[in-house]
Amino acid sequence: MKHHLSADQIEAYRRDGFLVVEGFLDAAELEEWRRCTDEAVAERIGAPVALDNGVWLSNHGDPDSYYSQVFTQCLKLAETHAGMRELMFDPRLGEMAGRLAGVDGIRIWHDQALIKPPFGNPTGWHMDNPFWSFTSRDAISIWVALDDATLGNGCLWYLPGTHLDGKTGAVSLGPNQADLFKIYPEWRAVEPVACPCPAGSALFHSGIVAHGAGANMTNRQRRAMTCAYMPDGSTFNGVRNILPSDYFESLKVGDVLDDDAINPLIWRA
Ligand SMILES: O=C(O)CCC(=O)C(=O)O
Ligand SMILES: [Fe+2]
Repeated sequence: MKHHLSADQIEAYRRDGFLVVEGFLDAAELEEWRRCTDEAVAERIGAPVALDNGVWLSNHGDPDSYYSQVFTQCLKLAETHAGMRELMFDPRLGEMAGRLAGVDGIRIWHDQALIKPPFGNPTGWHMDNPFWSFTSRDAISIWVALDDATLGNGCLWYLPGTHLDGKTGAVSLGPNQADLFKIYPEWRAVEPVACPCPAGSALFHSGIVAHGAGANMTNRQRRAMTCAYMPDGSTFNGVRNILPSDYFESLKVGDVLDDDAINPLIWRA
């Protein structure tokens, strides 16, 4: 795993809100990430898991829905697959996320597999952090390409620098690519940057940078394994997202989210 970060890479991340690390996984590691992801997703789809508020941790209830055809989304696979747990709890991932974000502790918010099916729908422009139960300018995700991500099969695109704008408002990931620009019309002027990358590459992106992905025009899937990270010390903002109900009900806005069973601390400086 190419986990060393140069000062230039950290600077680029902070300027743009995203960073591409090509050759992040070696061939053997890529095989293991693919194996764990394929297994964990197949198990999850075969035996769906719901939170105690009835929210399903996979979106395949109706495979014909628009959103299911954006990607097969399976959350918290580390909780149901031992191999995935080992991959996701790797402190080197937490260290990279922490050094890029400039924080001294990293907790897992949630992992998720995002598999764009053959001929899949585009992923509309959005920001991630507004969906989550904490608000942080330093929220960050890793997105690991398990297949070559190309302009043709739905590689990620970013609006560089939008993470510096201070916007934290929510936006739904609906069918319209352009809905985000109804909320932030000034971002229409930002030149989008495509990030095609070979399998085994990692992208890191800020929880408040605008991003999306194109349609998959090919007859093969575009697999990615991702993990969203919460800076240690982040506090509850009132959003439910994927919190279990007993925990959610015990929280007051402003409480520190430091339950190690729900948000494991994978790295501290
Ligand atoms: O894989 C995709 O199409 C979207 C990924 C994404 O939005 C994310 O990882 O935050
Ligand atoms: Fe996203």
